[in-house]
Amino acid sequence: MANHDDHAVEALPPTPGERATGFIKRNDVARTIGLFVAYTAIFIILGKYFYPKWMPTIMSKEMKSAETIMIWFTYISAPIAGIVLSVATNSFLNAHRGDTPPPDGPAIRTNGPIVVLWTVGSLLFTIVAIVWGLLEVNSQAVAAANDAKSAITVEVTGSQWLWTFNYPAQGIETHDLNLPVGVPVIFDVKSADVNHSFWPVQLGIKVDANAQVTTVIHTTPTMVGAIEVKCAELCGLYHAYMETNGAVMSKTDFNAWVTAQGGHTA
Ligand SMILES: [Cu+2]
Repeated sequence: MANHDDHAVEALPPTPGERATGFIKRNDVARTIGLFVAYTAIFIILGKYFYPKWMPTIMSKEMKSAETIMIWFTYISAPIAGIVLSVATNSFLNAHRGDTPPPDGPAIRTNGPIVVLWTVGSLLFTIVAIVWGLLEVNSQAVAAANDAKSAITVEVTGSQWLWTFNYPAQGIETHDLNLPVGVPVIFDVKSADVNHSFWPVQLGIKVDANAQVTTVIHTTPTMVGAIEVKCAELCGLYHAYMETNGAVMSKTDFNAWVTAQGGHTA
């Protein structure tokens, strides 16, 4: 009360417009915005140039689609990660033991425009993800139907803790997944015991291997090279070791391999 002169200027509360402008101009807020822009740019650069390099070799159209989705989802999440990290970094830089915290900015939880922005934003991201996923699943189903006549069939059986591949048309059964390049392949996947998940990594497809039902998945290998087959469903003690090798090979090499296994080529 005594030294009211000190606070005479603050006697009138600021208007909402003045509060918002003052908030943006605050040093810590400006620094947070700068960090936000920098973090977002870093994640976008990582998504465009580095993540694709760290992914497995792309050996089918499906794997290419998986990469595209991965890159775009990185772009979409970059600004969100940017906001979180910029606020966190600013808090770390500003925090000194015993400091009185600076006066709070405008409340976010009750700020209509901001609530609308994040609700509509999240909704749009979710719709994009759902529609994109459904279109991708549909295009793979259409490709499977179109390729049905020219495809080779491989019956995949998961068991604790081994993959077995049966090629009915060739009359062979193996534990290595070898495939001819450029030929569509349809996998009929099932399990002999518990649930497994069939995942030929470089082909970009993955499907459950269940005991009661055969699940079907389709791809066309587009490149010659080694592939890894893993189990992607926790299936017991040696789940982590339930993996095998395979290869996409030229048609000539594939036929030679089939003959060597005692099978017959078309
Ligand atoms: Cu497993």
